[in-house]
Amino acid sequence: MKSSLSLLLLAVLVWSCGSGGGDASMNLDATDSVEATSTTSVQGLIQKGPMLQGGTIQAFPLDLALNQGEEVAQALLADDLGSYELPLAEGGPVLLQARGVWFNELTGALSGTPVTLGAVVALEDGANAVNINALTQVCTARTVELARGGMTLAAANVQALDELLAQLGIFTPNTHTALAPQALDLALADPVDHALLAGFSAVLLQAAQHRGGAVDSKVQELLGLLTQDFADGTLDPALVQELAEANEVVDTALFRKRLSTWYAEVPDGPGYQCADPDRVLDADLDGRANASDNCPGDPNPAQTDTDTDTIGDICDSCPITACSGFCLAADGAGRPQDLCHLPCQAGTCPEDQTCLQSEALCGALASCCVPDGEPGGACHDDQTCDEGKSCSPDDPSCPAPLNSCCK
Ligand SMILES: [Ca+2]
Ligand SMILES: [Ca+2]
Ligand SMILES: [Ca+2]
Repeated sequence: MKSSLSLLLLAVLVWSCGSGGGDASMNLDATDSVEATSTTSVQGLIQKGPMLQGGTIQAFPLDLALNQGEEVAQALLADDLGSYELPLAEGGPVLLQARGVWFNELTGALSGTPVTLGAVVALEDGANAVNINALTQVCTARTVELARGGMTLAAANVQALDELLAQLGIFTPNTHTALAPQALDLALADPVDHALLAGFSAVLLQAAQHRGGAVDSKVQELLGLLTQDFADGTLDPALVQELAEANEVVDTALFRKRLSTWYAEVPDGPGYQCADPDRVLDADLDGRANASDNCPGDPNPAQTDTDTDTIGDICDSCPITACSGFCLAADGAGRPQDLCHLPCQAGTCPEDQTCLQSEALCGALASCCVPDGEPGGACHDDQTCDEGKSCSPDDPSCPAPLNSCCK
């Protein structure tokens, strides 16, 4: 039984076939004799994250009008990295379709249900390398449309991905790639183009989680909607908005950690590097990729950083005071100037400072050194306090463990 996605793509292909045309560069001739000694094959990686051993890969030839024919080859995945190899009688345009259980890079769990992913490519006689992933899937219908307009399938794949990057609204503006989606690999760090697949995968998973319910079926649902919607080269603003909202909150560090762990633990996995989504994703859409944005959660295209502490003014609690610990901003009242609290070193602090555990004084630091006499710090007598303040010993409202501070 065909999957719903297969039927969807088939429907798109059939719907559009009346436009005729075809691509002269695609020489699939149904009358070609199949050479028994053909060494044509296609191999690659199936990644939504990595598809597991036991998944299937099928090849469906496309005719001159790029309509889908009957399956001509099928193989099983041999490992948990998504690797496949599929022998074929000859080259030509095909829909490659993978289906199987996959590793979710955001939850760290295996999917409960299989996902179906496709790629529309023109295979050469001989050996071919084709990766199949979320981006090849979303580009399938668009690639067919472009090829029907006269492009080669190879050029159509590159253009479809380039168009999609501009449409998605999750990457930095003017992000381009000269690579086709089937050249991308989640397991490679360089070139940066691979990060496009990692970024899209991460945001897609987050958006699927936001939809609620079983995340596996929501991933498939979103892939189907995006594929269908992108056939004409433009995406529904509601879908773009949905992805943008997922992009704002997706935990890319967790995505990388899960994926690295997977590659480190499965057989033959060690040695893989993982593409970094933050090299291309732009969570606040200010034109700076997360990895090179000094305030990734707030739009600050100018990247102004007055105190040059690498934290942009817009999200720096003390924008004019460089502080390598936790900075309490001046409040114009009890705290006339910025206060910088450095982490305690092995539980100790310089003389006249006290190591305290206080979220109010130390922020995200587990503990920090607070100078005696400073608001919130320990005091011994009124002389250690600023003018106008007096020492309040044994005061429960002062930070533990000293419960002594100037007020
Ligand atoms: Ca940014
Ligand atoms: Ca920013
Ligand atoms: Ca700063």
